[in-house]
Amino acid sequence: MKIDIITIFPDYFREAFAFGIIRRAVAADLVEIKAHDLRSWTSDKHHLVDDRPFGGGDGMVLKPEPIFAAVESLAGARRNRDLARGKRVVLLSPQGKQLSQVLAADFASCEQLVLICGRYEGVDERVAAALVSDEVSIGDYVLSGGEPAALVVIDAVIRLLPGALGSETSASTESFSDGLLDYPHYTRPPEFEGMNVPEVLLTGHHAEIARWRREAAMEKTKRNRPDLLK
Ligand code: 9D3
Repeated sequence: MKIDIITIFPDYFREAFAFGIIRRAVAADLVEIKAHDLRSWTSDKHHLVDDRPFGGGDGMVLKPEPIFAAVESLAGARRNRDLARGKRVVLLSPQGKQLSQVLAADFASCEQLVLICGRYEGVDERVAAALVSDEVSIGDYVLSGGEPAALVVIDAVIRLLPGALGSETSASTESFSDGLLDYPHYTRPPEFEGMNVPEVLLTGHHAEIARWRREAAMEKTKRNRPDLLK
């Protein structure tokens, strides 16, 4: 898979791919990730990527021309309807549909993702309307730009690529695949500052441990994510 990021802060990403599962996936050539400076697709003397909003209002809006030029050069299309199969152009935006494990798996099946990071007050709407295949938010809270959201999408996608996880874990057996939160985990010591590990986990009775974990996962889900049980 190829992942191209369009951003005014390409340096934001440099260290982010140098650790853990993402670093291993890049080293194993499961994915190639490049962060591109949006300003390199400007043609004016001052490399302007933003302008004032029509209709008035605070802040600046990312101009369409450099973004359309960037996507054309990276994905070979200036319209979403002309995108080749297996390529997706994703705008990270507070107005997008919310990222889910299902959407991450859909992205993980693609040969190329082009991620556009918004900044300032927003992005000219013709980008969302005619250029991108997917407008995606990571949740209902305010970020100062699309860059941290792009990192979240990339992390969620890469760990689903075949071979990205160690053999000990399979992505399909984890939390959110079965609609419940994970059960609580404990390691040594069995007593820490007066807090004890649940006795059943120390017994080696595998059937009882499995039952305790199912019930503890249910309790945790009821408490923290009742919406998952509706
Ligand atoms: C006052 C209206 N705001 C829109 C909700 C303005 C605004 C806030 C934040 C405009 C841009 C941004 C920058 N955020 C993103 O680019 C972003 C984002 C987010 O803020 N939350 C969750 N997911 C995402 S994806 C991109």
